[in-house]
Amino acid sequence: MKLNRRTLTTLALAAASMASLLPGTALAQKKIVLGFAQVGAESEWRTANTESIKSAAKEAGIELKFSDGQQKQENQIKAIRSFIAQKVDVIAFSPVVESGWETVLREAKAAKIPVVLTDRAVNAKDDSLYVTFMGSDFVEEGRKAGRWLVEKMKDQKGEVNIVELQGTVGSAPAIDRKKGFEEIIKADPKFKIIRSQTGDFTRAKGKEVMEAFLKAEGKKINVLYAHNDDMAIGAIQAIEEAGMKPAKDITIISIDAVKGAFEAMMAGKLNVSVECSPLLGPQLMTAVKDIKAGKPVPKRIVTEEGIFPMEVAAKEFPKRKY
Ligand code: GZL
Repeated sequence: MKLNRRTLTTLALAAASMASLLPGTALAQKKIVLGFAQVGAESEWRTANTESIKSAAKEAGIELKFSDGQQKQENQIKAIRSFIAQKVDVIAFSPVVESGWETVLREAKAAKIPVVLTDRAVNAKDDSLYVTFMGSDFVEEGRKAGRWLVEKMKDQKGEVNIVELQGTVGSAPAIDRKKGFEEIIKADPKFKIIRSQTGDFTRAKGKEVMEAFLKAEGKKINVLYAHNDDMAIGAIQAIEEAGMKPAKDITIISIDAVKGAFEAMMAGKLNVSVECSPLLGPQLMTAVKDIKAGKPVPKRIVTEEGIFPMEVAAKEFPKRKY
């Protein structure tokens, strides 16, 4: 019996759709495999970010290969190379620092594996090395912190001496949060950053560096600007151990708005936290599926965020998702 082309096409389509109903068969829809190289587990923010990615992958039916870089670039590069060797469908990562990624990103491009940047950016000149960067505008987060301080201190006549706990040296959030904050406070010479040092986004280091600031400057310190809540929480311990009252003797501004920050604000120990949402998992999985489906994905996806002063903490806390 001679089958004409139309009949053959109909039969082929029927076979394909039947196969997709039979999970486990060779013809069944192959699961998308995503390789994700995470920065580490340095903060509450990072823990919430990892949770969001893992739960969103599960929800999306995407097979996730996850690696924890322990805040070391060489570990992230090793993980990306392993994802290339395993021929994953898509690679995503949050670059611990901005520079040093071109070589491994060119290897991913040569292997025809699309790359998605989440949370932090890279400063690669060739932006064809990644499909999209999704995450917060850290410069704007720094500006929000600066604007809040300018407003709070508008009637302050004398000098306002600020100490700054920077994030990880060379990371996009540390560079940009400093930039945005200074852009705003430079308008009034009464604001002076008298000490600035990295606390590497961790509570332990934040406490250690704040102890050194207090030893060197003591009661001269009017304000602490911390690039994340974990360092602010560590610094609060140091301030109390030095016999001073956090959020009263020293005004404290931080960023992330994680649960620990709300608890500190409700205890009257932190003045304000600028939101930086870690809940990037669902956006990432949508982008991964769109990339695999050949759909266009915007080069930059910005997360919309707010700011939470201590006065609203108790009301907002029950609504928080991280
Ligand atoms: C910001 C993120 C930063 C958080 C820190 O998007 O990269 O890293 O602010 C985290 O808490 O460690």
